[in-house]
Amino acid sequence: MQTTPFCYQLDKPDYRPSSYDNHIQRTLSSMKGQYVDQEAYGQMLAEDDVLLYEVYEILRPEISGELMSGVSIVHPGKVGTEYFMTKGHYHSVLDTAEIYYTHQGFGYMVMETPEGDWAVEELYPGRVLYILPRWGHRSVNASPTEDLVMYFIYPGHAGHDYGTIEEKGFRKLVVERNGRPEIIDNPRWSHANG
Ligand code: PAN
Ligand code: ZN
Repeated sequence: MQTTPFCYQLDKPDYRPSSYDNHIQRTLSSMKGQYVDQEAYGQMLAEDDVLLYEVYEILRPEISGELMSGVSIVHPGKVGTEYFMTKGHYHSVLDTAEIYYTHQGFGYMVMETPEGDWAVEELYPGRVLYILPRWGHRSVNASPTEDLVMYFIYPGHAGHDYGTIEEKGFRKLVVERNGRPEIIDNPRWSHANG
């Protein structure tokens, strides 16, 4: 780990960091139960465990004075009518924020709080999204052809809680209807919460 100030490049055409500590690749099989159309999910998985998204992490010590950063790339595609998306999570230390800067593509950040608030923000090049503390987040690629490429920064001690979202999902889904993205209620979420 670096002990003096350091730099890395995020260059066109793909904005992957010039150096990084970790490269995560998440495929369809890691998203069991997350897509609302379970039949489409099963059929697709039987054919191929496709790559949904990748994360390049620049890691630092997991303490509050440090910052984690990196690049996430969500590839284009759909499971049924629902666009490819990240697992989504809360930060384990709920009271920690995050910033996302979109380099390329078009999509949405789907967000909600444990208190019942929700928000969906568009993501496109040049746009900065500030995610407040307590807001769980999932990125969705709504482009038919392009990667959604984003740079992110969050506090070193934040940690990741995936379990809550794995169990309940998000309140809102982004699906394609008549060739366009649409934000709808997640029927599975309502069911899970009675
Ligand atoms: C990002 C995310 C990244 C992948 O670094 O971890 O976009 O999404 P999942 O972690 O939900 O698979 C971030 O928000 N970190 O806190
Ligand atoms: Zn996060």
